Formats: sequence, C-alpha cells, structure tokens
Amino acid sequence: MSAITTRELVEIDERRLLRRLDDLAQRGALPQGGIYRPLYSPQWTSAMELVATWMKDAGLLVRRDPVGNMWGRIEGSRGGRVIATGSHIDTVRGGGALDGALGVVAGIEAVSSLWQRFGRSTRILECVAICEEEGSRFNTNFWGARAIADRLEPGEADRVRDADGVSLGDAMRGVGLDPAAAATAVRRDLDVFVELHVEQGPILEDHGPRLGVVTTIAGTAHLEITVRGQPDHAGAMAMDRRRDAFLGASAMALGIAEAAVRMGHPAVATVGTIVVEPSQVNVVPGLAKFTVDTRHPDPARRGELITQIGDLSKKIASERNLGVEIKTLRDRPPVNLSPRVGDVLRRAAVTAGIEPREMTSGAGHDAQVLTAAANAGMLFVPSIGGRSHCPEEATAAEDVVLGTRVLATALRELAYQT
Ligand code: HGY
Ligand code: MN
Ligand code: MN
Repeated sequence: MSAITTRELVEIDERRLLRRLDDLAQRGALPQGGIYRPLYSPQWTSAMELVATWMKDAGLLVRRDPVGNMWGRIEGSRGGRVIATGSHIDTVRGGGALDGALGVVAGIEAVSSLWQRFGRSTRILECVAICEEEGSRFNTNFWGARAIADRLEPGEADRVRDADGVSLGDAMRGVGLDPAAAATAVRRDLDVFVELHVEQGPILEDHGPRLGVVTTIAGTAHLEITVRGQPDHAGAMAMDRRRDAFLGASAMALGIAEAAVRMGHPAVATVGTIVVEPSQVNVVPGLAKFTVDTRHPDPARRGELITQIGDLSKKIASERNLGVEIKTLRDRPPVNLSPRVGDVLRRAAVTAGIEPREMTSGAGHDAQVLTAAANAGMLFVPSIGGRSHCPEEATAAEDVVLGTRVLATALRELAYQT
C-alpha cells in the first residue's frame, strides 16, 4: 500500500483506461460512424452493464439507482458526506466517444486506482455513470442529474414521449425501473461532485495549456419558433403573392445567427432543427417550425440576446405578412461552479506541472445541475480541432491520461484526508 504523499500525481492503469474508452465506444456505434446511446435503449443497457462490470471488478459496491444511474462506492473509514465523480453515458445522435464517456470511464479508473494504491478512503468515494444528459431520445435533458438533485417534474416520466410515442415511464419499465420510484434517486449526502470532460471547443488546443478548470457554465435557452404563412401551388402562385413560411424562417435564422455574431464570443445561437409543412416539393410551405439554442455565461447578455431574437423574428414576420409564435422550451441560467473544488483541481493540475486555464464552458454539463446537490467542479482536457457532438470528436491519448491522473490526484486530496 503506497504512502499518501500530496506532491505526486496518482498513477493509473493507462492501458486499461484507453481500452475501456474504446470498448464503451462500441456500445451504440453506428455503421456510418459516430455513436448513438439513447436513454433506456439496448445500447444504453449494454453500456451500463459494461460499466457495472468494471465497477464490480474494482471491488466497488455497485448500485443502480431508481432512474438507472450506476454508482460504484468505497465506504470511507470515517463516512460523512460523499465525494463523487462521473459524467453521463448517453450520447447525441452521431456523437463522439468521449462526451460523457470520458468522465464515466476516468471516474471509474481514478476511484479504482486510488482503492488499489491507497486502500480505503477516509471519506466515502463514489463514481457514477449518469443515465442521461443530452435529451437525445426524450425531451428530458439532464434526467439523471436532475433525479439526483431532486429536480424532476411531477409526472414527467408519464408525460414525456419519444418520437415513436413511447413514454419515458414505459421505457423505464422496459429496463426494469419503476417510474413511480424515480424521485427516490435523490441524493442528499453529497459533498463534492467532480466531472472530467472534453472541452468540446477550441480554446485549450488553440491557446493552451492542456488542462482547464471550469468556473462558469453558460446558461442555455431553447426556444421553439413557429412561422405561419399559407400553402400555395409552387407553379401557379406568383412570387410576390406568396406568404412562404420557410423563407420567413430562413430570414429569422440568419438574423438570429447575426445577432450572436454581433454580440461577440462567447454568445452563440444555433438553429438545429426545422420542419416545414406540408413538406412537399410542389407546395409553398405554409408553416415552418424551428428551434433555437442560445447561450451566454453572463446573465444580462443572455437576456439581451433572447430579447433580440424575439424582436427580430417578430419584425421579419410583420415585413413578410407572416404569423410568428415563440415558445420557451427550457431556460437554464448560467451556473458558477465551486471555487473550493476548483482550487483542489488547480492544485492537482499543478502537481502535473500545469497551471490550468480558468474558463467558462459553452457546453452544458451534469455538473451544472449537480451544483444543487453538491459542491461541483469540472476539469477540461483539449478537444482536437475543438470538435464534439460528431464522430470526429477526439482528444490525444496523453491528454486523456493526464486528465484522469489529475482527476485521481484531486480525488485523493478530497477523499483521503488524514
Ligand atoms: O447541450 C449541451 O451543451 C450538452 O451537450 N447537453
Ligand atoms: Mn454533449
Ligand atoms: Mn457532455
């Protein structure tokens, strides 16, 4: 059993870490490239079974909670409030092998390595594979973290349905979970939650160093904008007589992007989905419905951007004799992470000889929800080309190893207090 010295970077099993990331990436691999592991799907179940096996192999106490989050636990010698680490196991459609998965696999590796090298921790130490964060299958978004943080909406499991009309509740029953018990997944005993994650943007790669400590996670608003015109014959109706809903939506989408560009980085706005009706080659679209994902780490700027989006959409609608309705699907304010946990992560990074970049995250993360249940912190490693939410998502193996060792070193400080 190694003596615990606070100046060394914790050793891990690097080959095991990298091999497991590859193994997990096979669960939900798509023939055309990329990964899709939707909540409570067979791919999700297969991934969770793999993760549970790794936790058991490490000798951890393994527990699946009432919404399917998978926890691996070392009973600390002194007990008390829990030190936890992890991330989400689900992916976006055509997602990469690291978004969420890195935090899950690295969390297991860090906890396993600490257990192997230093034995029982003094604090209770847990790693977790959070069941869902992306909202890819159900319009749930952070289902697993919200269950932990007691932020589920009453009746959500039976109200929310996927594109095939399957309710979240029925999907839960399909994997042996009882939706009526979802609220009992709440954890009121967490002290710290630390998440290792790929940056999903270009800052660390462009400007260095190889590690980032997240101070603030940007606030995200999801809007749904419905544009109403009138369907007409594509051949017979003159151009100047049309009320083309898709052209109106297109003008709005371009205006929305320009508003974010005018505000300047890190303001962002994305039109990620659009449907038109009746969606037929020879009919002028009478209706167009699109979504906007807009974000900013500063509450005031974010509010300004949302106002601009509404104003410009209404202006374009009136200029084109169209109707427009704007619905807020969700609105998550920016979240500041725990400076105390950030300091622990920074000290661990310095142990590796790196003064980490303090940075905001444009991407949303489980940690932003878990701030309601714990002191949360995040450590970033670079994304090659800044790419993520795509099959090209990648991080250099040495950065994956470095991030995991720094995570383990931070967890040692937190959970092996003498
Ligand atoms: O949308 C996000 O930022 C996260 O990937 N769910
Ligand atoms: Mn993601
Ligand atoms: Mn993620």
